[in-house]
Amino acid sequence: MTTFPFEIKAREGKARTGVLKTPRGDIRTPAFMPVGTAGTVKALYMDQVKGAGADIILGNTYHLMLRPGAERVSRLGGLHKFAHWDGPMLTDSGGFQVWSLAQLRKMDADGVTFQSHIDGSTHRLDPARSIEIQADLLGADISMQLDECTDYPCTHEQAEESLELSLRWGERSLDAFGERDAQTLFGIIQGSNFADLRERSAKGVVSQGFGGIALGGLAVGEGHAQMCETIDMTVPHLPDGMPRYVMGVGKPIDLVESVARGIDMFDCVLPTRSGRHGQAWTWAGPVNVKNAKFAEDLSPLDDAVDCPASRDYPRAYYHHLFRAGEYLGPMLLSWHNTAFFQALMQEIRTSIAEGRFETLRARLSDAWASTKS
Ligand code: PRF
Repeated sequence: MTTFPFEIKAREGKARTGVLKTPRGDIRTPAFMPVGTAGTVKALYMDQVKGAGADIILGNTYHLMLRPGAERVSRLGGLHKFAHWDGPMLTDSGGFQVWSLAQLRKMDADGVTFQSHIDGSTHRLDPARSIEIQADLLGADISMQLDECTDYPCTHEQAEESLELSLRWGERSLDAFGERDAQTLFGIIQGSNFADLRERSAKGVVSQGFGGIALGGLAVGEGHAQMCETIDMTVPHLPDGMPRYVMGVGKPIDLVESVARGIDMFDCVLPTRSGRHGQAWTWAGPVNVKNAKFAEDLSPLDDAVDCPASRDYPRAYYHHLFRAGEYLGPMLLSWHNTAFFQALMQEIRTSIAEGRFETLRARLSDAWASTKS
């Protein structure tokens, strides 16, 4: 397996900062990947995503195989060209999106058959097809193995069965991936919130020889404290020199607390989804711009964030745009939130390098206490 060089440059406690070097560019870690589900980071131009400081974005097998179709994206030159993103791109394998979005899904030992949430048409994903879509047709720099995101809550027996299935699919994903020069494949740990199962899954995935390791099955309703506990029970079983990615996480406080536990990569729809619904994330915590108290508030959303959307437009204007249902509201607020998440990651990286991450963590933990739920 081609593994991209991962240089850890500084540490504080379990937190690390470094660079994951890919042929399409460096990824500074800890990294937050904006989600570009359907070949677009919703409501943003790629220039804005890049300008906000993102080194890598995420794309989705599930959405793109349904529309416009993975073969079509391939004929059009691959996902980087199609979406106008020339930096590194990671794609999710589709398992989680089938689990959360598809209608009438039917799992078997070899894969999953499901109906599209768009038009009800029937489709199938198995480990080899997921790799073909991600690595061959979309052209992802980092592909993810097909896994099953275990339901939460679930019994020990269900979690065990599910993680064994994911381990077998990991093996098949590796076989289908083979040896490639400029692309790599990450494995995914499952095991719900059971310490023995997380350990077994971690050891299994590590021994399979992937180019990076993800923790799946988190942020599925277990809450902040439980998520932190599950990360704590998993990280000791991971090799130090490999990138660690927590999938689908999270709120700013989740990012800080996961970094403190040794995590290097994240993705989440939160900055753009919140941005479409009037919720701003700031250094002072979340702000709902639709709140009447902002109707005549001339202060910026957060002038500590170096982005026009954060500094140059007063809260009163955001309030008006969202109350009036104007397109510019979601566009500006998605831009601000994306810039804020990248500013947070930059501050996390700098603070680790300067040995003041724990000070930052304590300050943010206080400021954002109300968001730990
Ligand atoms: N598996 C995959 N993608 C994911 C998850 C998972 O468990 C999650 C869980 N939060 C988000 N995205 N393949």
